[in-house]
Amino acid sequence: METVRLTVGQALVRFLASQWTERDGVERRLINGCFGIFGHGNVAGVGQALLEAHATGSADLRYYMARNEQAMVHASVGFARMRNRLQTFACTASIGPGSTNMVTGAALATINRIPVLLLPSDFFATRAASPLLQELEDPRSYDVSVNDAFKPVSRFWDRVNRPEQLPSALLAAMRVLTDQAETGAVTIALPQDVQAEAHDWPEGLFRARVWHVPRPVPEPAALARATEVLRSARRPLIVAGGGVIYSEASAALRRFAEATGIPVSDTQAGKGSLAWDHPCAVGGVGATGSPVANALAREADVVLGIGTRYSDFTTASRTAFGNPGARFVNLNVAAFDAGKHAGVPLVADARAGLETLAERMHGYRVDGAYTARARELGTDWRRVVDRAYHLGHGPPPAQTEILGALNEFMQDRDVVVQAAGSMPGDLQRLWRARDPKQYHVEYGYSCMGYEIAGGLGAKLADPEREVFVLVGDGSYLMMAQEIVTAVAERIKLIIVLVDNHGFASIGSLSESLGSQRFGTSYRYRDPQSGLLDGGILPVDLAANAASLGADVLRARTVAEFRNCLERARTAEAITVVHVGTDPLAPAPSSEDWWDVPVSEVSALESTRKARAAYEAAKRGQRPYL
Ligand SMILES: Cc1ncc(C[n+]2csc(CCOP(=O)(O)OP(=O)(O)O)c2C)c(N)n1
Ligand SMILES: [Mg+2]
Repeated sequence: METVRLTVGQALVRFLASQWTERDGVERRLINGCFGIFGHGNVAGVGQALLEAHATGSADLRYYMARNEQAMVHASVGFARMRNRLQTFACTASIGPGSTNMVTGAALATINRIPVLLLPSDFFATRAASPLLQELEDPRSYDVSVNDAFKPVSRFWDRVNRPEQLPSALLAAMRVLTDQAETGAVTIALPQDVQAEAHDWPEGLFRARVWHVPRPVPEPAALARATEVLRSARRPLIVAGGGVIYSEASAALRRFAEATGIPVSDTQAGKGSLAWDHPCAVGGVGATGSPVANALAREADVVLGIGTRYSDFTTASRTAFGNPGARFVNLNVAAFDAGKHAGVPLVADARAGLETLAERMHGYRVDGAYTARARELGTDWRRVVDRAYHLGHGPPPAQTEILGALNEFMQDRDVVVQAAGSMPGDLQRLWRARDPKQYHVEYGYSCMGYEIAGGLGAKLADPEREVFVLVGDGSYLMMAQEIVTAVAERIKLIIVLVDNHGFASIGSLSESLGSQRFGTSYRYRDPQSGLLDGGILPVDLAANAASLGADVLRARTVAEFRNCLERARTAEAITVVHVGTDPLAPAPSSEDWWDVPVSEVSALESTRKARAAYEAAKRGQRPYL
């Protein structure tokens, strides 16, 4: 057997550079590059290997330096999402805090079912110098390290304590990353001494390897059961989730909807599956959905969920589908999701499944009255959205006007990235998506701080598209530092910083739950009230962005905002458009509920009232058995 002598780090880099995915006959690099931040845990191991690969040309794996480890996982997720989960990045971090900074990113990846390879460093396998700087000491076991925290948030986890363990760990990692049903964060912890240790590797480890991504077709008996339920439907509704987009099933969905007349609602991950103005499109469903989709959801007798994991937002905490006889048919590549809500499971790739279903449903069509009702609701709703887009509020303008101006400004192939705050809800209700990759809202983990980093990854994935990052002031303050990475890499983003001096989202949630917006705005502590409800703080986030190297434009009105967008589009470098908005401006409602428990007993009148409303709403919650 031919062998080659390399360190674990060098072998790892060489292996990762030779992995490919294939779907529909197209081959792509699985690991596009390696994000990293070096410390003593990886600088001389994986770091040396990345340098050597670059210096000698022995492996093609470009290193990207991030400014925060959580952010580099977000960037990898943004990239992988844009590339429909067929390609991603590796992330190398030092031991201790560098590694645990990635735990939040890992959870985000796993919850959103997006592949990312995490390479946290670990303390010496030999334990030669323990306890090391940053080593956790557990008196019960010397086998425990902070990297055990990745276990519940990873779809595969391993620690390579000897070089011989590396090949099997890597093969398992690649299998999980490329398995559309299992994918998420994959973690291989690498003790710092092992990274630098040499070993004689079989040549075969480094051969180009193609991971085929199949399109599983439905099992015939399951297909028959699903078809029977669907054919019996009088008021069916499709819920299109992220799986539709990852499977590139938009055209198949459109054909299926046109043939059957079944209206199509979407989730946060699935928005754009069908263009917003398609006659079958009824908008977002659930707690932040459109009243059109939600009216149809309330009456639906059969719900066809495609590539959705049915989060509480999608089901309005299990109140959205209100028909007591409602049944679910779930087309999903993951059996785990296909089985939800006691649905008839149809375990298959979304596109393959839709194509097969379309054949089986031949001749079926919803009745004209149902279609007419959906159209009528849709026409009314369009007027509401138009009004919200052009409210004439302020200054400062309403957030819905900023979203409207952006929607009208953006071209079909442009991308909007968002994750947390009041914007995901407004976007889910109001955004008019015209391309399956246009709407990039991370709402599985709704992680403040995803926006700029995720936008960076999205832009890396598709440099031809203009990427607009929408970020609230709260999210910006949590994680703005990847602006510096974008500057260094000459990556252009347009960041729209929506500043409303605090948490508009949690403020209005707090108010609706009787908690009086307590502790949700960025204000001075008022000496009289003792609360954080004094004057506005002298914080200038636009100046902060400029200090990080971005070009900055400031807008006070919607007209100025439009003008800034024009200028940002022609700019070459990363540009931040700062706009202040009124957190109390009105926005249309979804007319649906979200289950957030309210204190059962309270001395406060506001809480008691909210509790009564909570108990009433809770009665509408159903187990979907
Ligand atoms: C990391 C993280 N911490 C806390 C939360 C809870 N949370 C959700 S939205 C929000 C406030 C967001 O503020 P901002 O970005 O300014 O958006 P706004 O609500 O003002 O639209 C908070 C604290 C979260 N989603 N993520
Ligand atoms: Mg805010």
